[in-house]
Amino acid sequence: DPEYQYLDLIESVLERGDRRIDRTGVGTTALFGALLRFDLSDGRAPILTTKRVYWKTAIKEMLWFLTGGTSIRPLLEANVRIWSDWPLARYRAETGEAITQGAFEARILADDAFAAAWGDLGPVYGKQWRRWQGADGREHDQIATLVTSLRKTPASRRLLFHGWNVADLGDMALPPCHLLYQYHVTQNGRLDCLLYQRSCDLFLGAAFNFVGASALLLMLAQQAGLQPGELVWVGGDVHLYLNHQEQARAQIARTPRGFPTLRLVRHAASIDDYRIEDFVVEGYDPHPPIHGEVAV
Ligand code: UFP
Repeated sequence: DPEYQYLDLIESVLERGDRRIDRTGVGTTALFGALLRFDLSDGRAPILTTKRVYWKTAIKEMLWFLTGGTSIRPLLEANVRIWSDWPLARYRAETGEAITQGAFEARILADDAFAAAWGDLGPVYGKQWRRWQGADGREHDQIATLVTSLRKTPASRRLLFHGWNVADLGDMALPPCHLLYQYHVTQNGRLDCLLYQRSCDLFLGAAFNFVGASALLLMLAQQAGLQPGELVWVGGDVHLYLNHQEQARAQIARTPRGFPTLRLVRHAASIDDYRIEDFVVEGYDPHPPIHGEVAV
């Protein structure tokens, strides 16, 4: 079962990880450099079964990246709360107000001026993917270019898009973690993706990042008239926060149940035309969820 790659990586980080205090102050154990391969060609996608993964949330996040947006408001409208911690922390720090997450989110949804002032994450993923600004001010749509290239020059070795825009890093709520996506088209018409993730919260982040990258692979394959191939995931600093280690140990004691299938039930007109309803997961029978706090 391919899920053991992930479980073995958790075990390696628990056993051999190097312990230190990280940026968040929570502390981690970390290994540097890991590679996992997931074959999507039989329809199955790496949606972990050793705990329930909220795959719709991960795909909604990917769809939000594709819109090019950087405000958390559309995420909240889609009932996705995974990016609220960063703007909330900034609001609390700058105003000194002890607002709850729920109250903060409600204001982002209800109040346009408040959303404009406090709901934007800066030039994060969506901005760089769809509107990377060059020195001459011109904006580059890396995703549209990629779709065209997949169709026209599938043998290219330049099929990639990048999030690490050095000049913009300082204005981002969080510099990109999954920052480089490269694609490869095989002779028999399969689309492979190699995702480089510089920093990976192995307990909370990885499960989401696998799903997001898989969903994107399916969308790009459909747009380019290809079949899904392999997702190769490369992690740089792969870590377990000290307050996730007990949960991680519980997770690796569980037996994987086989990845479910993930497929698109509609042919979308363009890469900008996908909706969450287009994705269907079948055969998902996960173990119960395991809770962990996000380090901000
Ligand atoms: N992180 C992920 N995946 C993501 C994302 C964040 O694992 O998609 F946005 C984690 C990695 C790390 C933290 O624990 O968030 C980012 O902190 P830093 O920028 O210090 O690496």
